[in-house]
Amino acid sequence: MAEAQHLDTPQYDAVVIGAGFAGLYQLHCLREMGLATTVFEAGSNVGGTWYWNRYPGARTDSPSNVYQFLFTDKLVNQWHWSERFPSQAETERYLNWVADQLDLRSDIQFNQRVDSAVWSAENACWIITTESGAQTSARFVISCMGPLSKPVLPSFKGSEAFEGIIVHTSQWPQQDIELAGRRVAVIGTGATGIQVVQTIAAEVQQLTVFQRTANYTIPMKNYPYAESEPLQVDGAQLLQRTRQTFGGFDFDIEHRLWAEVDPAERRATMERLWSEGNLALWVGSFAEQLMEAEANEAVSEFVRQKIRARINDPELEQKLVPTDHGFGTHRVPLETGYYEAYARDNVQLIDANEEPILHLTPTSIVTAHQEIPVDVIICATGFDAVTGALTNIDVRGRDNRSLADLWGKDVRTAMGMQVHGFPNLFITSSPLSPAGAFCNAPTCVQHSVEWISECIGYVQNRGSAIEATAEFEAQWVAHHDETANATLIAKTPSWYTGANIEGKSSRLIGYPGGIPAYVEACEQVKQNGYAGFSIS
Ligand code: N01
Repeated sequence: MAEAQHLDTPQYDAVVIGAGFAGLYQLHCLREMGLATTVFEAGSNVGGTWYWNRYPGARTDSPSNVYQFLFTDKLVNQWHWSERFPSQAETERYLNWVADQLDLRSDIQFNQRVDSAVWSAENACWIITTESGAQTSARFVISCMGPLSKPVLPSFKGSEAFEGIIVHTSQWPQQDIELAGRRVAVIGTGATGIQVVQTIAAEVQQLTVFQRTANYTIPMKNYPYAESEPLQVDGAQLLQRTRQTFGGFDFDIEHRLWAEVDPAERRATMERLWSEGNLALWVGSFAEQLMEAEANEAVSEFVRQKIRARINDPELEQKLVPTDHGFGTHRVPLETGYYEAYARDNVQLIDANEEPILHLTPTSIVTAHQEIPVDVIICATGFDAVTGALTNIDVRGRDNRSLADLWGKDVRTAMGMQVHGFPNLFITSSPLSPAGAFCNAPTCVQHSVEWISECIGYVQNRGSAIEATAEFEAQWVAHHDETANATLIAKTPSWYTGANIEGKSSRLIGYPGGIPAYVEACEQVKQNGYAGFSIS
């Protein structure tokens, strides 16, 4: 542990928290700039989301051409993806390969969970303490913990006495859990639960799924890339393209107006997007479907029909076809054989609203109607999204103000990059930026990291600290709210609105104005000498 007096002058130029997509690239950029940088990573290896979420069936819902780093020829087309939508294992291997290619490991401290980060105004640096008690100091701190890294686990009466395994999908053990032939319960049917259910249904002895909310889904069209014909992309061109499209993919939203397209043509457009087998029907379709109730209902009904056609049992249909929210107002999962899983004799679907879990016994789940023997309970119950990772750390800014207290009352940021009152703290995948929820992750990660790095470079020549002004932050929050409130997403409870966490401030967590508008806003600030940020 460092002596306190050594912390007076920053030991590092920068501390990065997290070694997933964002942390790896942030380390690379800062090192290229000649900054002494270290990364604290809670896991024993790199990968972030793809290190932790090793549950059965985990796979990206973004295609591999855009779910990778595109910033350097050193990485583009050097890694040969085996399929269109890569699995967790392949994505994790890729990030390990990236860490080796860029020679990053020597600057990453593994098994180091950050406990607190406290701003010292006197020395213009952050004092960072890890769970082990080790301390260091750095001029800048960059949070790269990803939007979905603080799990939410339900508490069940009797869980202490349960003799089986209870596991959250994002805490799946490295040594895996044997599920073949066992009695398994899955709680939650978001993007994660759906992947788990469709993957394990045929393998387990008995599967019981507790569903609170049925989701709209799109069938994933996955296919292998032949070794003889690997995926080849033009990295620079694709990187630019992803910054010009609404969701950060290589496809953009439909630019025709819903009202000006006749119903037959709308239907043909939906069919075409549906057949892409990706997220195009959600973030590559008519903008009005996420803003106007009538357009949204038409698309919702289109998807309901598709789902109904896959289910032969009226009772199952009633449970599995969503009717309580509109298409796209929750994250739309891609699926493969999900509905067919429920036609199996060993799979039971329980409506968790009508038949909630009352308590656990050492060997079973007890509901109001039945006792279900189980060996493993898989909680696919989601995350304290976007804010949870940082509020889990005791972050103290100027005048000892607590970020957790601030965000507990009101989630605010300046373009997602900084929070007023927290100098030299930058955030990636942050609230009120698209990266928080509405962006193909690597697209926004690469953009944020580059903006942050350039900003740090600018500050280095001009002062020792940079902080978003209260005025600029208020302006951004107002712009965010205006953009968000025009959408149906902001009016529909989900993790996007913080509704899955009791008492969480209810502001749409991600900026829904699209990547081009966001990139342009960031560019303007930069061009104007970081207007809206004060340098001291
Ligand atoms: O979490 P979720 P997730 N009893 O919050 C239910 C990304 N992702 O891990 O909707 C019973 O979406 C809850 O019910 P309800 C993606 O961005 C990406 O699935 O609150 N049920 C819901 O059904 C995604 O959006 C990929 O009524 C309970 C579920 O649990 C994000 O991660 C793959 C409950 C939670 O769904 C989060 O997805 C997977 C309780 N006590 C995920 N508590 C890829 O790209 C919660 N629920 C591959």
